[in-house]
Amino acid sequence: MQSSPKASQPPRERIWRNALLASMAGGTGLGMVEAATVVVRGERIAYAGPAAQAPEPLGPDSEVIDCGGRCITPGLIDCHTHLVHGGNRAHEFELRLQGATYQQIAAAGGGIIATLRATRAATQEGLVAQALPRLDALVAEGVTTVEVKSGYGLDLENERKMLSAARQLGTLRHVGVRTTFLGAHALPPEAGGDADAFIAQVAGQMLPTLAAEGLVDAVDAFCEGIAFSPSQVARVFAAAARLDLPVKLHADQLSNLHGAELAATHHALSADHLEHTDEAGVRAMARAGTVAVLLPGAFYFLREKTLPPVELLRRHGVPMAVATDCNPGTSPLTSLLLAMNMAATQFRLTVEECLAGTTREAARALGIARDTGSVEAGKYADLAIWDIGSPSELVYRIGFNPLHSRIWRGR
Ligand code: DI6
Ligand code: FE
Repeated sequence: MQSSPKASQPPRERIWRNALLASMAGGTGLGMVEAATVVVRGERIAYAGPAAQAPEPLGPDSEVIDCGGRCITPGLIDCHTHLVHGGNRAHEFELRLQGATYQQIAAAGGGIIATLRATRAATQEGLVAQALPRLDALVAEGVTTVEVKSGYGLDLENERKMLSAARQLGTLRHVGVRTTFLGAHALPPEAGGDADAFIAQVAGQMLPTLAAEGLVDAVDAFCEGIAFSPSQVARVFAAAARLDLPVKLHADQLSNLHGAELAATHHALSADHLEHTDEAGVRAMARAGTVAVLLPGAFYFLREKTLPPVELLRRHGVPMAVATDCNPGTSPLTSLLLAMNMAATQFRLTVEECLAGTTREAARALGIARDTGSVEAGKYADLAIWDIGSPSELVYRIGFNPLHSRIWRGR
């Protein structure tokens, strides 16, 4: 077990020299600087850029690290995960290999409800123990911030347990955790098929209670034929607005219910999946500044054929992020590097888009771009240092991890 992140204090000043910097600063491009210096004071970056303009070390106890030409990028951000959950669904994977579809398995009481049973049966400590190896796999690849959704508890006590487990993960590892309440994920068995009554409970009781307990950073919903309708989602979003919480949406993954427009209407931070989104949806997202979170792991695992409208997203200037969607049913993926490679091979994202999608734009999708997502003065010192000669190597390789070291808030 690692010691608590609270225990170790970073030195007052640390200076990384002789680095190939991909700062991702400035809104576009990779922000490449050769022979760069990054100066960190406490938790924050004081300077990042050419060595010639770097400030003098504060004093003799400043720690100087020679990067030997290695590449520094922002620490990676996985902005869409269901990392906390009980059990797994390997058995359903076997059924799908025999021809069953995801929708058929869900209709037969499997799917999300199978994970609900395993999640309710687990203690908070049990959920943390099951999630830690998944978190460690992400962290080992340079991830410094991870979003974690609830949505497999689906009653007050079990949603609280999931969100508390997510918060606890952030105390056990040097990583930022952002929690998202996904109460409108599926209809639990005890709701007796009454989706409207369940939504009233999600919006009227679960969300306000958990928000008051400080467990909710954002609110998400699953807008789909097998989940909740746009008008039901709108009720959850209205409750989020009353609590001043930002929203996100699982939108247009399996069909086009115009989730992208719905998300944009509510000024969502992000709309996620988007395989079936049309141009009107893309335009609405562009107007609202909503980030498109692309999830190639789910696309791959479900063997989907309809690609997200990447060209339209580009043409209308919608920022794109890339995430693992780590979940037991549709994307049992714990590699953000592989998600980047999949986004390139399957969705034809460029290297720059893949890297921005797991740094700058992922931060934007979580509403934390002021603090992280690029290497520039004022932001948290969340860095990944890689044994590579060019950032394209991060996207190009499959199943290879060139991480040399990882810095979270200066540590
Ligand atoms: N979209 C997904 O891909 C996952 N949830 C969601 O809203 C699937 C979750 C699961 O099958 O367990
Ligand atoms: Fe998801």
